[in-house]
Amino acid sequence: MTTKYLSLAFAMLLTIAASAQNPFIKGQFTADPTARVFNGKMYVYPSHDIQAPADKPNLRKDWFCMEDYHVFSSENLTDWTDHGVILSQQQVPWVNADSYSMWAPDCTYRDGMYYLYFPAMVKPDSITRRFGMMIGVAVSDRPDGGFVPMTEPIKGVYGIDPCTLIDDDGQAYLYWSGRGMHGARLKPNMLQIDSEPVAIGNLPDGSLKEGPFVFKRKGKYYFTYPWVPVEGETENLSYAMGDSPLGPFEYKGLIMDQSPTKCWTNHHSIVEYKGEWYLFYHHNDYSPQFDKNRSARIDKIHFNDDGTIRKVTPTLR
Ligand code: FUB
Repeated sequence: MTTKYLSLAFAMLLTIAASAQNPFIKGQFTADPTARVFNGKMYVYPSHDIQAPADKPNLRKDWFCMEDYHVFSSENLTDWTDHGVILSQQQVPWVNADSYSMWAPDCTYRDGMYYLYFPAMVKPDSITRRFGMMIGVAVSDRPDGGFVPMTEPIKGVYGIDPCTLIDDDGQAYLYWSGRGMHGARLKPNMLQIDSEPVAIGNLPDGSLKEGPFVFKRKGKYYFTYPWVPVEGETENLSYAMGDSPLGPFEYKGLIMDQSPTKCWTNHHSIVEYKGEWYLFYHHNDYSPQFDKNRSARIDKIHFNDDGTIRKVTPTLR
């Protein structure tokens, strides 16, 4: 399919879906939506899927391609403001800017500052002396821009899909995936881990687990994640519960079935806003033929009296 044809098809789909709630970002492809509430407003930090630029012949045309992050905010979860690019691969000294690998981010607030965590491919000759994905941090005094990246990735954190949790006692944690699921305490500076990574175990085996998202509700810790049980299938969203932030966790079941649009990945966040709980996730609604161009969605999520999660059926539109 030519780029021209894809652009036309995309524009038509945007027009058709202009009044729809889902996907809620209609002007660009967005994936891996991490939702956070700052100052009473919902902010969403997604990945920004694009197509491999034509002048980069070495990039795989059939793979994820992301060079920057936007952030979106809303007070009513219907009208969204795009605050523009908040970080691009060219700004980060340790990132291989030919890799277009600015994958799933997270953002958290502590002591007057906002910390944007993001994975990317390191330069082969960077300080890490290893070739692969690592996780970095960019810092700002506001949630919608001004992020300044640290010059090196977080030491000892090899992998993708960062997620943060700040517990009620003020201790911050970082979770990520990469040869298994991991978690570690963060130092108060939010820039370094303060403990050896802990492997999050006791989850059912399968082909792939990634995208950990951890949150706390009524004293329970929820370890939620996309999971491909059988190779060749697409990801469902699953969860486990526990009594402490680094586990052990007990597997509880599914939050969402595999994608009805046959999107290989799903990646999510779960957040309370104005007394309701919401699941942010993605399918490939606007790109049925190419599931690496995804679109972020929202649906309400509900809990049973015992704290378990009721399965969410994606709204069609
Ligand atoms: O967006 C790139 C990758 O796809 C993410 O890091 C994974 O969680 C999956 O959604």
